[in-house]
Amino acid sequence: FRHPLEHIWTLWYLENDRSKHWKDMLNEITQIESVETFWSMYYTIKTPSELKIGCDYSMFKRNIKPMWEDEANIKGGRWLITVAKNSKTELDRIWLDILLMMVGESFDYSYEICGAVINIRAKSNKISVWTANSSNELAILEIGQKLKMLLHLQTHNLHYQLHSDAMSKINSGVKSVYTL
Ligand code: M7G
Repeated sequence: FRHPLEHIWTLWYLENDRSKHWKDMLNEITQIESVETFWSMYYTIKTPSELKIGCDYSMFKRNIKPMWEDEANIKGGRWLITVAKNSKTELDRIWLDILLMMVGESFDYSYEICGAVINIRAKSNKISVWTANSSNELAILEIGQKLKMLLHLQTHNLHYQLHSDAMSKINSGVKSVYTL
């Protein structure tokens, strides 16, 4: 007995390997098309806080690759949430809540959502929600405000960054187009 989701999603896993190009470190893990496959995926894999430094998970709508160059992402950007290293339960909670908000189509502008990424890094962990069109200000702000409110992120700053800026960054940081 299956409860289908509005969209089919793909889970991706990236494991850092210095001998490989970035794109070759990305692995497609599974397709998620129902509530049941979502939870069986969730309880099968490690939680983000159990992953090694340098790893990522991504969950994107089917047919969108978790990379700037995909035609669905190329004109878009991301809401970036930085999560301190000392809060493993908060990291896992925010990630799960974002996945549930995506599969549950919780945004007014759900069609702008491409997917979400979590980066486990030495300095601080990062969770981001990728949207399709960086000129759709209404959608970006609605999505950002909903993330901030529903995820209880009052003490975090959310920054919206363009993928085009991330692609062309030299060494300096990527600027924020919006901050909430
Ligand atoms: P990151 O893993 O997003 O963040 O990017 P980090 O700096 O905290 O580790 C690390 C590097 O991975 C980038 O500088 C790029 O070389 C590569 N990379 C990351 N992403 C998301 C992409 C992408 O979408 N396309 C390409 N070509 N490279 C990427």
